Amino acid sequence: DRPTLAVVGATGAVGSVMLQILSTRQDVYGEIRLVASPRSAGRKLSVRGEEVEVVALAPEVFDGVDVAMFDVPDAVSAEWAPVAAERGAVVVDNSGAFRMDDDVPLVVPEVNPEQVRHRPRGIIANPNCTTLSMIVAIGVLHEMYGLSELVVASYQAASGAGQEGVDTLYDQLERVAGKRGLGERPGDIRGVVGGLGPFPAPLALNVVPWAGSLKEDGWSSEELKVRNESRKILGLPDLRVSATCVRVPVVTTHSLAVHAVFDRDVDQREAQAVLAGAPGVVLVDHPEAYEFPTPADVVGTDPTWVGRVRRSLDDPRALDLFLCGDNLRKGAALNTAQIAELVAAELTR
Ligand code: 11C
Repeated sequence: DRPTLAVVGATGAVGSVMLQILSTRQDVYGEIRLVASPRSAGRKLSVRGEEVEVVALAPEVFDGVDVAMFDVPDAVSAEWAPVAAERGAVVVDNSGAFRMDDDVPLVVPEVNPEQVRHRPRGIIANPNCTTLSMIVAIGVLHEMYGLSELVVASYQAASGAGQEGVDTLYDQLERVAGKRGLGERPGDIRGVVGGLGPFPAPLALNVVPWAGSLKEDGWSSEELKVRNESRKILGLPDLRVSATCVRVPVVTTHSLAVHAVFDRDVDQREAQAVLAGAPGVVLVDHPEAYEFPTPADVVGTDPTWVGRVRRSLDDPRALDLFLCGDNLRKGAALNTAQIAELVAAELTR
């Protein structure tokens, strides 16, 4: 029998992409149960070409479920993932609630698939979308040269902040549209964009050096996630990581500029060849023709797109590169689906 799947948070920004992804994978699951907050219960959503009614989150919805995907806020996962696990489901959780728990593996199928089996709590965590947007490419370079340090700046899309982030960006863009001269005086954009939504400053015609919440010594939670999660996924607890996370007026697809330092000397052409041959990575690196990945070209696709690969002019052991990854697909729903498929294959064996 094919396993039964529950999708918790089916109506959210990531949940919607998850239903699209599940619809392209007809053979993996038997029943697919859609679960959301009581507010959304009774809605009908399309998955695998069928209309399925959303049921309200409650302990009983996990009865008979083999795999439960959670795409909900941290507090909801913290409360409900253990309930699902207790009722026998293997949980694949896309929140930050369990990622750094020693008894919860943090899995990227292209990098550390074997970790899926070490799950004493019955929970497997899916990394943060910014970490995921770079880690597949960084993972293969690490295998080749041995990674010792990452210095990254992110260019994160509005949808990383959920549907509210997307709605806020579109609202602000409408308000600034056609207003020539805007952006020439301090504060003039602030004066016309209306609500800031989940962002601490206007996002239209702007960049905002902030994502997540404030942690110690001025670091944001997002910057610490990039550091801690990269270390855990790569199995490098002492990896040096400095991240500056920035929100940009892009709807979906996170980008990162990465300076990666390795244990050995690197070679530009060799690194490009390794990236071009890696599963889950596409290399687009022809600067002479202005060909490199951009979020506008990459959105809606599965791989990590890499370009601008250069050996550092000042350090023969360092590479500089630019990456883009759809934060709702590989950054969230797709990686969760890939992990769940590893579990489903194990259960149907
Ligand atoms: C953002 N990366 O772009 C965040 C959203 O830890 O799963 C995802 C937060 C997380 O704002």
